[in-house]
Amino acid sequence: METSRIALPIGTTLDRFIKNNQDQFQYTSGELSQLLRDIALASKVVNREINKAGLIDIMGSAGSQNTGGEQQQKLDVLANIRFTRALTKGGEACALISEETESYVDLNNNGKYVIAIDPLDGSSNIDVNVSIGTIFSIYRRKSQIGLPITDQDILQRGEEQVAAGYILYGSSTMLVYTTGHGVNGFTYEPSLGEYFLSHPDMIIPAEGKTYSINEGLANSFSEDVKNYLQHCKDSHYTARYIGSLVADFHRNLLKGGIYIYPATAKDAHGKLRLMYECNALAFIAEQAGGKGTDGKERILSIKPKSLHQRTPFYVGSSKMVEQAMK
Ligand code: P6P
Repeated sequence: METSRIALPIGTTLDRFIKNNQDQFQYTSGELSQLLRDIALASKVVNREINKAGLIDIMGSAGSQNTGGEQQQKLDVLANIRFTRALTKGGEACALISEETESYVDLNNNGKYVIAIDPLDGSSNIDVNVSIGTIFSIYRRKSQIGLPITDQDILQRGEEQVAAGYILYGSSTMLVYTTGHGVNGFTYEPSLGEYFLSHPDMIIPAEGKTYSINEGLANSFSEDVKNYLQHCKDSHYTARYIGSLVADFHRNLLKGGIYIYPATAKDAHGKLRLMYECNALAFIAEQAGGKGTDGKERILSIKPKSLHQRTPFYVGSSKMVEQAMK
């Protein structure tokens, strides 16, 4: 696995890092660089809103529901507007797939990239001040530029991603992304409004001692999942489940561990979404030396059939995911 070719020192700004590494990107990389900048900019605006959510009346439910019938929190809606606006203004994206909108959003027929995004994942944690995250995938359109968007542009396998990342609005705000040349993490300095390289060439330990799963649902887990959970307990692993996918994923990326959201009685295909949650994190996990599967096959190989389809998700340290699949 190739890591970033130009090793840049800790403290390099995100802009400088993108610019210095953009020749790794085999397409006309200027647009991808601009896309990443547009996403980073939107994340700064969302970060500011999140950090003062308690002070102005944007906490709590927006009174509407998203495509999955989940209660939309006001910040969900605001984040969706901010990312959509940033990506529209940039002009590089031709279509946007979002958890918050039923169909894809047609942005600009001259755009070369399709973005899939969960603008604010884990938003039920907002009111209780728990870390939340944005997850994004970037694909190159398949159809001819200038023509209308087609399903072949929208329903691409995760292995077609040209970039993916997440923003974690935690005790500090971090942007972690890959363009297929390793994984790099940037920490946001709000007083300067800049992201600085803080975690170059992130590698997930092959083994870990942490498992993340909602054991409250254990009665409806398959025997395989129950057996794996027993293995975790017999191995004296630690259970860590924040109920916020990006936060759990990020901790396991740094320390080693596995996150599992399996099929349950309520969600026969699991709860998480392939297009804008699992594909991005599976790409990052693989680029960091880990694995991401649906319990049987590689997440990135799954051919999507619909925008909001769910999939069971096993992601994290390679040896732990392999063990869970046995
Ligand atoms: P449960 C948040 O709603 C989310 O999508 C992920 O961020 C999180 O890991 C999971 O669902 C929590 O789901 O069913 O355990 O509450």
